Amino acid sequence: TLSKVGLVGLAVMGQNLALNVASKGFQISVFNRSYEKTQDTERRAKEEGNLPLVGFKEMKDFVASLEKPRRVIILVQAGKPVDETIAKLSEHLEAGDLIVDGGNEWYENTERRAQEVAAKGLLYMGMGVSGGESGARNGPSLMPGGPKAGYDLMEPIITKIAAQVDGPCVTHIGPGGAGNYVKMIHNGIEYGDMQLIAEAYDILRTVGGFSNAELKALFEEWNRGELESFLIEITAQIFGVKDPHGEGELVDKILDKTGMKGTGKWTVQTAAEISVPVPTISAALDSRLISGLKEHRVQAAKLFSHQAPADRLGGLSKKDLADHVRRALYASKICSYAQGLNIIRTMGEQKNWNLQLGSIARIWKGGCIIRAVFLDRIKKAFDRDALLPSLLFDPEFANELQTRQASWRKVVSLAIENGIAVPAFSGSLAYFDAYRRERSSANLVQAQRDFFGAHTFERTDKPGSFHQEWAN
Ligand code: NBP
Repeated sequence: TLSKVGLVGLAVMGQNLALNVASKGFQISVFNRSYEKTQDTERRAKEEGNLPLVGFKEMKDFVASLEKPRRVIILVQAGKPVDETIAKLSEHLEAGDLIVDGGNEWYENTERRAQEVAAKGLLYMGMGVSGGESGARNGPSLMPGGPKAGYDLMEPIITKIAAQVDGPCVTHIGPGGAGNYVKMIHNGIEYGDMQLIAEAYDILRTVGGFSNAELKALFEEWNRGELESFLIEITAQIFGVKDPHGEGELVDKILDKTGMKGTGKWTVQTAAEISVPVPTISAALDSRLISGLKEHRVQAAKLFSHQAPADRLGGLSKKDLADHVRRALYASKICSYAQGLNIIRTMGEQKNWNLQLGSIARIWKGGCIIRAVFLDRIKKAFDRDALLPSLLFDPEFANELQTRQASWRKVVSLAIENGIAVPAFSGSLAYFDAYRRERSSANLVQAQRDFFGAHTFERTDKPGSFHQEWAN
């Protein structure tokens, strides 16, 4: 019998997604450039209950094994490998067939490829897949973008393989590269969440003297409240893992130098290009960049000393500190999501993608790395007002920010007094403060620009464009 769908690229993501599809009863054909991974996948399909999965050594036979119109998911490394895979596939595909790239691809590449293959009558989609290895196997959050006709071809399959939280965590995001774009910003938001949690950890351990065991208990407690999320849950688990090679917990032995694959950088780049301020997400990216300068940091630590206050906690109990940090983390997170969603909204408007922010928040409720109870609240905010200009204006979120302000300021001040960098906490707070002040200091910057460059300025009291001969 012919397969319902095909998948090319059987590394971590492809292999697991293929097994997921097969486990939902859809027969799937698979292909990988090097044949061993195809054999591995076939072996796993057998072991995991004789799943309906067939491997192929030749691209031609792989394509011939698919029901028409053919549906092929690609999960190879983003960039050139995708172009090479499309070129090989298109030798055998026919008009009406569909290619779906599930990789973390730059959205403009997807739009270029869609145009290229349209000449052959092929449909093309870019589908963000979030949730890593286990999401791919057990139910990811899926962000498909491209022609509606392509989405309709995939819908019966992807609604079954996606995570299920109040319905399948998948929706047709929009046309063109919208799916890849939204996935990229999801990753940027994920950078923000991770950095905020890391800063909370730093304050608790450095200022509060929390042990790993205490942190584990605290994060478990947080995971039963408003912060409940996958990242808080795994962080609690991390604090409990013993070092397999020695005393204590593994987290203390890990080199403080982060890796990254580029989606955070892309988020900050695109935000700057479309003039959307994203201080929290930029702070997360900067922190990863600074973490990479380990040798410099070791040198600078010898050069500059800082005398922490004798009473690091400034009179607070550990319990009070933990409560303040929890509130500050939550408030910072609201600002971070407001920034990320504003990138999506602005780009969606520029590209006429007709994006539904509420639906996007909904499909992030399960499967993906940023999944959280919080996203349901965001969905509800957009249900109340689909055109909400910023999360900060939703009455519920506004109230939560208002009531957390005092804790937020306390935590950032304590961190500064103790010499601990908390760029994401303070970036979020500065964003909030800049946003809520009707009159900023930009009048002076405009005066300077006009002084040295005759860039002109507007006035607060009458319309028009003005220039002053400033020098006397
Ligand atoms: P990788 O990104 O590590 O890519 C490995 C796959 O690409 C292998 O199947 C490899 O074939 C194939 N490949 C390469 Br490399 N060059 C090729 C070429 N020129 N022609 C054909 N195939 C080629 O795999 P991954 O980690 O599974 O990720 C796949 C996609 O999903 C990426 O875009 C990634 O960013 C995205 N993603 C990954 C995760 C994650 O947690 N890993 C999460 C979400 C999204 P070979 O076996 O013959 O070398």
